[in-house]
Amino acid sequence: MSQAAPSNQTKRWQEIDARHHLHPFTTHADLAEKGARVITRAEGVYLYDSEGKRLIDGMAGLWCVQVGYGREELAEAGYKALKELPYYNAFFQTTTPYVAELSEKLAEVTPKGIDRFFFANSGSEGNDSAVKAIRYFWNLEGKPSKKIFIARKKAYHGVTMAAASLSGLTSMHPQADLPLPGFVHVDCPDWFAEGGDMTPEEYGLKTAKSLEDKILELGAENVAAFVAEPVQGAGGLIIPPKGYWEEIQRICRKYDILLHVDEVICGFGRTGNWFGSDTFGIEPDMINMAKGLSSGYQPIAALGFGERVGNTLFNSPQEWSHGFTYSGHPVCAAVALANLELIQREKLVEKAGGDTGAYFQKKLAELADHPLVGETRGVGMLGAIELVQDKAARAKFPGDMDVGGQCRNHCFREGLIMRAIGDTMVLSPPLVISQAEIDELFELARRCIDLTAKDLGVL
Ligand code: PXG
Repeated sequence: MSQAAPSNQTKRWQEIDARHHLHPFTTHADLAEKGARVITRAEGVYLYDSEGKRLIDGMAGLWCVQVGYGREELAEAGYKALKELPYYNAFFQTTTPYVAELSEKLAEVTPKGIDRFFFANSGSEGNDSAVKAIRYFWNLEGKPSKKIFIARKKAYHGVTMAAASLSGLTSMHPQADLPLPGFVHVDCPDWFAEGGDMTPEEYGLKTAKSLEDKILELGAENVAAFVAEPVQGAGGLIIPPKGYWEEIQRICRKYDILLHVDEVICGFGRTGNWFGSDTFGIEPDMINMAKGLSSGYQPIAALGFGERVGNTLFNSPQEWSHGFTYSGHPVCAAVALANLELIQREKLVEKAGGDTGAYFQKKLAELADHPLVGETRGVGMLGAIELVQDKAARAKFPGDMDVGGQCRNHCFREGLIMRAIGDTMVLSPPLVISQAEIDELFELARRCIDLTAKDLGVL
């Protein structure tokens, strides 16, 4: 489809951006050639670019804008805090009403037992903080040999040194010589890609066993924690089969390995409950939260502690040598609190686990009959569509064809933001999306999969 030439204003932004801005996860030679897409405003579930083109945001930004764009209450909460107390810190026995109130609210909504919170500015910082807190915990407990972190292949836990070491997306490692020592990875329950002839449940148990095997190989006395997302997000929306999490939990308890659950994507209604831990029956020792905590309106993350780790850290006679200038920033805390109140008032979690989620899942499942679609899968307000060469054999296209990228490009042209993770198309829309908007989203998704199939000669 031909595109009109961009306006001079857009061209100027593209030029200065290409010259001066190093983007995350971007190949700059490509970007300079094509020119960045410039997003200028957003409202509800829609984004608008600098040419006035409207896109329905099937990804809620980067899996985070639970309440949709343009919510007055959040803007006002931020403005009020900016006027009253634009900054003060939580170091050296100080607090602010904003962070105290937010902590109490988090204790109310987080899984049972998670009661105390440390604040950071991003999911990555939350996970790096978790690694330090867990090592400190075992040192205080008199078990300093418990140092190794076990995470999973295809996990995404962020980009700072420890968070990237926890991540199991191996393409993230070589540029910075990662993972650091003390970080290892076990299999993940990616049945669609790797389950072969097993049932999903059998494959789930097999991959859970890889955790037990690894603990036995390393010696439980050397293992600090197992770290995992309830549903793996950036690794391809890998939804664990029944029985997987029960088995993981049994193994962690048996060998006294802490369970740190990364709720950065799954938290705040995304899977149909407040937390992924609620959906999958997980009883975490610690959780990490970001994204939906403020619906992305402000950068804020929270590390939640259960009783065991919390008691030890709180009762320690030493100070914890850790914290950021902006830990519990008043403006971020004010906006996060307003966001959580809005989620409660509009019953967005109940909707994601009820009517909205059910309708989203129904429309997603309807795509499974498409000749290019090998499987659809989803939970709550998360959905994945596998584009395959051979439906029956679950055989993927050769990676260099970048079929997912082709589909994503059609989506942009047609006015839909859908993420391509390899050839897995992923959706994670704002929780406020209406049924009519869900209809529009899936109409566009089907059209773009059709266009991709036509390019490939399948349709
Ligand atoms: N944990 C999980 C589970 C995440 O998904 C992080 C930690 C790191 O959060 P920060 O705030 O440091 O980015 C994430 C982030 C994608 C994509 O394209 C996913 C994330 C970030 C950017 C892009 O899927 N997840």
